[in-house]
Amino acid sequence: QIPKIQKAAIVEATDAPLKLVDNHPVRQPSELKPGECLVRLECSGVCHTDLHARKGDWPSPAKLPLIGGHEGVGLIVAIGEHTQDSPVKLGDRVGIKWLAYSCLDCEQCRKGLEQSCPNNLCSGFTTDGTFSQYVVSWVRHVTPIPENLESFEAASILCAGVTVYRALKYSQAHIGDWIALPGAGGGLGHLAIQYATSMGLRVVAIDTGEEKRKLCEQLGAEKWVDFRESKDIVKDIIAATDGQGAHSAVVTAATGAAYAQAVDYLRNGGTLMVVGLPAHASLSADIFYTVTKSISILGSYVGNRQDAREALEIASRGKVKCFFQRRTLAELTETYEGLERGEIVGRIVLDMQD
Ligand code: 8ID
Ligand code: ZN
Repeated sequence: QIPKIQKAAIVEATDAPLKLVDNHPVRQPSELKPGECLVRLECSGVCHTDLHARKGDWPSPAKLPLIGGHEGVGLIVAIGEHTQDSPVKLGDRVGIKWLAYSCLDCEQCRKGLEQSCPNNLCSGFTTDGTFSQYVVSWVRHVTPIPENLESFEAASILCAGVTVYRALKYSQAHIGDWIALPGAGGGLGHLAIQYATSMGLRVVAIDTGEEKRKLCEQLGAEKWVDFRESKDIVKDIIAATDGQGAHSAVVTAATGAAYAQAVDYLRNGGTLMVVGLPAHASLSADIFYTVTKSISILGSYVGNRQDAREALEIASRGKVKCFFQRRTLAELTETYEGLERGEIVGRIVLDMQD
């Protein structure tokens, strides 16, 4: 039996405070279009992206009113009538990731770069997301969750996990190389440490505070640099990496400052993976040193359907474990405040049925 109404957290206008309601309509099975499915959510992770969406601080606008959230896990309770060749069925446990829909037929989709499909829809940004008890998504894009991975463990792999997994895959770093991870104590960063060590990389974690230092070291970071305490970040990172600099960096900090010196602490031939999406920021790198050090700078945007399955599979084998605290949807506002102040260690995962 599908209820008519549900709890949801709604952003009514750009930068407006969240409005928590318990009477948001649930799209009924008869109202689903072919290819759509209705998912009853068990939980949803909270990504810093959700805060950017609420604040409207990116160049591209979110839909309004908006239900945020894109790290959801739940059961398929309905599939639109006349849906053909669905890869999932009623009762399947699936994940809702950032990429909710893409055409699967344009050049980018055909090349496996569906996240950059010009016709895409993003959960919690251009289509309503997972901060509600039920969400409508698309059968071809929901991600099957491995049986031996609990829903709360799986949630943040769907954005944070897949994003850093893909960024590391394309970072050109190889076994034994040093990887610098600014933002290492946050949602994306703490998972990046674990995917990186699984690949045989040596991690320099860069973030701030005792709690984040402990977590990073516990997860396998060999070196730690506190960006608030360091008097010279570049010098400290170079010293931590055998005096020669990191082979690659995956920047997941939500601030432009974390990008400022990246080219300077990279080793010659190094790669900068651009992942964190600070508001109103642009990348500036010294052209002379980018050229003479042979630096590669690559943008990396979440991952495709295959990346999502691979990232989950690695987590299901216990190689990567999300460090999270459970909260309720009613605690989303204080979770955003915590993210804003940089106080969230690891991730917050909301219990959507509480
Ligand atoms: O596809 C993508 N590229 C993608 C996917 C998902 C998320 C990009 N993102 C973006 C988000 O929109 C956000 O801008 O990645 C960024 C990080 O998301 P998150 O991991 O969910 O945020 P967080 O948990 O707040 O972690 C950020 C960490 O950065 C640290 C903070 O202390 C925090 O632990 N940090 C900051 I702020 N400034 C720093 C600095 N200068 C820093 N760490 C090192 N140096
Ligand atoms: Zn995200």
